[in-house]
Amino acid sequence: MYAQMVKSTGTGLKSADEMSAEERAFQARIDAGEKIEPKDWMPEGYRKTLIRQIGQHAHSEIVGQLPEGNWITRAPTLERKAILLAKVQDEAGHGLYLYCAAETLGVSRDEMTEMLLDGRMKYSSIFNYPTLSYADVGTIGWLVDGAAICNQVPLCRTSYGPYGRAMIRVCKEESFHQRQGFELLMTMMRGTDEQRAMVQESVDRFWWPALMMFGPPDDDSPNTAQSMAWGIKRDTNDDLRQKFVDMTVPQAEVLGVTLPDPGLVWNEERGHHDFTQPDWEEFRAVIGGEGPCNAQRLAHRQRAHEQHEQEATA
Ligand code: FAQ
Repeated sequence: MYAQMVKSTGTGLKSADEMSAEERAFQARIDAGEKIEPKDWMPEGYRKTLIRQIGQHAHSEIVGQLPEGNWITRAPTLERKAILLAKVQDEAGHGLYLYCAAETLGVSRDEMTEMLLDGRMKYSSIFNYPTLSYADVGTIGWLVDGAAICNQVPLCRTSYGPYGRAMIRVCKEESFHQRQGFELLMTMMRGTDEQRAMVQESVDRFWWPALMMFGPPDDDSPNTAQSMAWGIKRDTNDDLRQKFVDMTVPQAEVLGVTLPDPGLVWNEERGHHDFTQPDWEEFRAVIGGEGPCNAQRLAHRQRAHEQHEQEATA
């Protein structure tokens, strides 16, 4: 990896010869598997990439409370309500760990919130889709937390120490979230025909957005090569998407639901499932602000921010 080298200016991949002595020493530490800590020297591009990724991740956890939070008052039993409350609170906690990790890079939580609200920072595309039935609570746990785990377990080994350490706890909690979603869907699948139909309809809606969570295909991902070279990302978007599909197919069989992709087949030669790509035009529209719930999510976030400001100055 050291020989191909690495962008540290945000403008392109650098060869080892083009690097400064500091950049070469930094890359050698990454290649040796050392963790980078807040007070260590780091290229400006590394710092900016981490602020972008950790900040986006933190915003996703915070905005990610909204789709499921929508169902807390309508949970069907006291037990389901307690489970859902605990899960949504966990997501708030994940956001806070992540904001703290980003703050070690010299950006404040207030600045990141400003950037979210004025559109300079993103949050995960998945949270711009509505939750239309209680089955969506189960499907989000199963598919969305399932995708989040696939993406985040490798991030426990990310090169930036504070981010990796935050991820360890987050992943433990996400595993509980995924299991509670699967268990909820399993309970509904053992219920009435109407409940089974609700689960299938929910899976049909969330399958494609869940595949989009891993980001654009590698050929179309401007950040992957650099982030892999810096050890920020440990796997590419396409590799993680494949892992998710392979993991999810047998779980769908156990549940008795059909994943809505006629192109989904086991490929003996590759040792993986072939599957149809999601609609990347839709993905670009959603991250560009035109998803079904973008305006609603940001308005909610804005209201919460203003309320907090008022309370802080009262
Ligand atoms: N949504 O070059 P790449 C969760 C943007 S947490 C929106 O491939 P990168 C827990 C990307 O930022 C879910 N934007 O980018 C939960 C970049 O934009 P920019 C969040 C996306 O960073 C469960 C541009 O597209 N998880 O679910 C998305 O190398 C249930 C080009 O893309 C994380 O954030 C997207 N899906 O790879 C909570 C994990 N994909 O800024 C509640 C950490 C890409 O250059 C309920 N993040 N973009 O204009 C990562 O692993 C990476 O940042 C990726 C994207 C893989 C998401």
